[in-house]
Amino acid sequence: MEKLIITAAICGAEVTKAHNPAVPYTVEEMVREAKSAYDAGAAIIHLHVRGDDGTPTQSKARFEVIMKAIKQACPDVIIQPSTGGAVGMSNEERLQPVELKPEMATLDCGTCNFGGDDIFVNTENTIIAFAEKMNAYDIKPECEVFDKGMIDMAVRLAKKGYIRQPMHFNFVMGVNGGISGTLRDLLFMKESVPEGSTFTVSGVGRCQLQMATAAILMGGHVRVGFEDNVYMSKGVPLKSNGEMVARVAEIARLLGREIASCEEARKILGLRTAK
Ligand code: KMH
Ligand code: ZN
Repeated sequence: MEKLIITAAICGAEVTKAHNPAVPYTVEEMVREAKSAYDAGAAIIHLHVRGDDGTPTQSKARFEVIMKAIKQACPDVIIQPSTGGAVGMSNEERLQPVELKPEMATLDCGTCNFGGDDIFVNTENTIIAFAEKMNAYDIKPECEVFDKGMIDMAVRLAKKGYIRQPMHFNFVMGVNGGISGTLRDLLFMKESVPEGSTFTVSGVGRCQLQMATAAILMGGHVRVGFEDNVYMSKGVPLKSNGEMVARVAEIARLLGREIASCEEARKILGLRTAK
């Protein structure tokens, strides 16, 4: 089986210090969390950024400062900015980090409820516009799919030439409004992507560990981090992103799956920077 790529979603846009005091906002906190994940085996940092007061922002300038600082601490790590941002942001705001020409970025492939009254809006035209921008800069999109229909949308857009193949997916499972985090649904998602695709699994909340373990066994890759879950186990807050990355790496090793280095991850995903 291919080596396992671990992604750390260190910050998110919705989770706050009220959920877990270790959620990073400042540049120093972001570097601390990225380094903890990298040292524990993460090859990719999925990046949202905040102002020092915790307000989510897609500011190109803020991304630039934080990406540089993370690169100093973790020189070969792959940084994957979010183009999802936070619910309610405009498309223009969300797209800003793409101008920094990162190796990868997320491409959200559909609209869904996002808990309470929130709706995460990604129309077909939005997805196409974001994909075209990423193609222009040779940025590998990670197709974020919160439900099976979003895989179908991504595949249709790939057939029309808007998303390059082989595609890479992130199955985000367990969001209140998306597909549930069960083995049945994970199998359904895995069986629905085109042959030759790669996929990562992000189990949100209490399904995280089961979904991560199943992904390891199925040959997929794994995302963990404060964006998806702030607990180590029921009622026990995580001390850092690295703590959960280390646990996933340990499970993988126990199950006979080696962890991909950053360079190996670049090759597996076919990034433009792969040597
Ligand atoms: N914050 C969510 C509304 C992404 O990073 O591309 C969207 C999100 C997806 O987190
Ligand atoms: Zn995100």
